Amino acid sequence: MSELKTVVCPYCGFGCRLLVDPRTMRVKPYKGEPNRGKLCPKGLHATEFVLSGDRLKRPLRREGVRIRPISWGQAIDEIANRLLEIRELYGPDAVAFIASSKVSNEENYLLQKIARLFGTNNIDNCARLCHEASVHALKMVVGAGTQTNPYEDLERFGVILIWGYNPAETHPVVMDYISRAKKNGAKIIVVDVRETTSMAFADYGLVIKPGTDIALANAMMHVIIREELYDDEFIRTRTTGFSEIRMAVRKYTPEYAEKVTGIPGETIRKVAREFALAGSGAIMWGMGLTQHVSGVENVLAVIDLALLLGYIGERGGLYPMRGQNNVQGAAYMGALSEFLPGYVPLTDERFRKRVAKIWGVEDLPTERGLYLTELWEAIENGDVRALYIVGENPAVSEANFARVREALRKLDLLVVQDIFMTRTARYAHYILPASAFCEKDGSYMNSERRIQWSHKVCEPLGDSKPDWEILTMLGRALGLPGFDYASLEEITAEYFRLFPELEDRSVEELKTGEGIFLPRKRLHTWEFSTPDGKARLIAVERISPWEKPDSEYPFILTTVRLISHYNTGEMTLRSPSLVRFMGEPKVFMNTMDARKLGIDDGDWVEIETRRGRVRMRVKLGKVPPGVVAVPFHFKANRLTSEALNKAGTPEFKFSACRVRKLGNNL
Ligand SMILES: Nc1nc2c(c(=O)[nH]1)N[C@H]1C(S)=C(S)[C@@H](COP(=O)(O)OP(=O)(O)OC[C@H]3O[C@@H](n4cnc5c(=O)[nH]c(N)nc54)[C@H](O)[C@@H]3O)O[C@H]1N2
Ligand SMILES: Nc1nc2c(c(=O)[nH]1)N[C@H]1C(S)=C(S)[C@@H](COP(=O)(O)OP(=O)(O)OC[C@H]3O[C@@H](n4cnc5c(=O)[nH]c(N)nc54)[C@H](O)[C@@H]3O)O[C@H]1N2
Ligand code: SF4
Ligand SMILES: [Mo]
Repeated sequence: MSELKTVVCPYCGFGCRLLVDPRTMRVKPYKGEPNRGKLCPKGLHATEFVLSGDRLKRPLRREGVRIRPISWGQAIDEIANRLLEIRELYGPDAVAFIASSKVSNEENYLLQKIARLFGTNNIDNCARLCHEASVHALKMVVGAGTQTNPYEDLERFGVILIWGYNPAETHPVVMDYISRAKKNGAKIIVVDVRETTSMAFADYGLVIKPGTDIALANAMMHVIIREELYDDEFIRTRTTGFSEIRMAVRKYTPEYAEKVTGIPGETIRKVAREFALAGSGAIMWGMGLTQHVSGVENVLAVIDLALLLGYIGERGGLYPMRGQNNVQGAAYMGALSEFLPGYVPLTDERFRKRVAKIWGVEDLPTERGLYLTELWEAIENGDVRALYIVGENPAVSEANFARVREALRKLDLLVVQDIFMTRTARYAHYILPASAFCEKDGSYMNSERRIQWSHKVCEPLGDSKPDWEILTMLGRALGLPGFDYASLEEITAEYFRLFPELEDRSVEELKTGEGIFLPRKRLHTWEFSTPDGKARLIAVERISPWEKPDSEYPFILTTVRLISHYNTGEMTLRSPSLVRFMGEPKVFMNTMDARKLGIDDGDWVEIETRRGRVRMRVKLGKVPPGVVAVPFHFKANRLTSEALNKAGTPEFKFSACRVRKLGNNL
């Protein structure tokens, strides 16, 4: 039997490790941390899309309506020359780069290095569509924009509050930790706009009206303050801002919150007490909080709630559960338009100059770059002329994608580096075939900030190349300094130099051990990462969603995830085992609402917003009146609102829509 290779799962940010047999490409779960012998169906079948006949095998160039193969040398030279021409004509900020939360730390590190040496901070990744509101809120309050504690801590806390997050479908393996916590006596509370699979595990399942979470969090704080259940000593010694919170939540009585949220006041009291009296606790949250115009404020409210009780360090944790397998790594490597590596602000001159020196230049650009979600307007205005995309599919994943597709069409140069001919790649002038995750080595960082090595299992398919090799060629062709790497490990060693915590750790250790936590396993145990070491509690008021239901568009549309589908479907829809298991996507609708419109279970309906229409079959039940929940993985973004929050994330979780019956046979 051949030796099994340890590989990081290419799907979600939980970061399971897989053991892959190079001969058969079969997957078994890794027994150690973090997945302890468990995998969900996606991980178990993760090598299937790699073997798909649809994989890109050669570099391609558009010639009019045709797409023809060209050599790597020609492709890279032509792309580099076009990028340099565009910079010459319009300046470096006319070029933008989208990094990928699917590729390794080394690869993200290289792409942001290219962007910044090229002269622009127009470098971003899908964190913008996802948890960037959590990053901003956490930075403001505790000084560091990441999950605070490891998964293992979940098992010893007294309460776990799961908010706008459905781990039973989106991070199935974390449910194993949550059920062990429950066996150890923890109370589980879930807050969602529908009856989710995760609620089945809960002691309290609260169904809240979409976009009203601040009212609930403030009302829970109201009860906790009024009944003096907060941790007085913690608040005095480790936080500032308590009096503002006390003032702000005064009017959020449970009865007032009941009117706003739809959750009975008595339930709010009971849950607030349960949460406060547990003595230790975690709040885990997801897209139900961040993908709103109030995203940053939603997250501020739940952080405040945890900190009133001192739920940090040994006594609790904040868990913004990260989405993609390397979204945390992409951010740490600096693939964000407002931060250098390590989330260091662009204005931190000492750090910026240190990075510049390592890269062999004097200084780096200091102006914030465009957010991923701001690119489309910049392209419409002619401010951005060229876009280089690595492993991202905005033609499907961005809000109001009809507008995004128009913008893609308008570009002077679009390069897409992917493993498949994606919906986005169809607009590209050049399409570069990347090797898939198990065809290359590299390091990845999961939601608990554990860096793990993923080992190469098999050779790259056809003429495809690992992303880091493509980017090294591009850096050289652009004439940028410091792209003469002889091996992948030299890139790993270079990013290690940026973080003092990694200075005396070795790449070898990363390859053989259970991973390395950056900066360390548990944050804020004794002091916060803020300048004065204290958490800055920030009071927030309710903010209404951007679009409101009215007589024309009476329903609230939200978008959700399903266990066997993944994001824009490029990978899961090419995995035969998952396709067999997944079934047809359906829109969830309330039974009473459906009756009024004469709609039966399984009927075809048309869902329409001010931006577009999609057709789907209906699944009745599980959602409250007035709410319609569409799986995001297909055409949902024909419908969604592109209103952005302060961190640049669209309000994917709230649009006004109407529903029309089409009959049951289409
Ligand atoms: N199977 C699968 N797993 C995945 C992914 C996938 O596509 N498929 N994607 C990965 C990625 S990139 C991410 S970011 C994570 C996301 O993981 P989650 O955050 O769990 O994903 P979502 O289903 O988008 O949203 C979570 C919940 O928010 C609820 N919600 C909507 N509006 C509101 C609201 O106003 N208030 C509250 N309280 N709840 C609301 C929805 O009903 C939904 O159950 O999953 C990762 N894992
Ligand atoms: N309506 C609605 N829209 C949403 C959301 C929502 O909840 N509702 N969620 C948002 C969120 S949280 C996210 S994270 C985004 C996700 O949006 P995207 O990141 O655009 O979606 P993915 O399908 O994950 O795209 C990843 C791409 O990487 C490619 N890829 C995989 N492996 C490799 C590799 O090794 N190298 C290269 N070069 N490419 C590779 C895949 O083929 C795929 O095209 O969607 C956002 N959009
Ligand atoms: S839980 Fe996430 S990381 Fe683990 S196997 Fe499933 S998709 Fe992969
Ligand atoms: Mo995400």
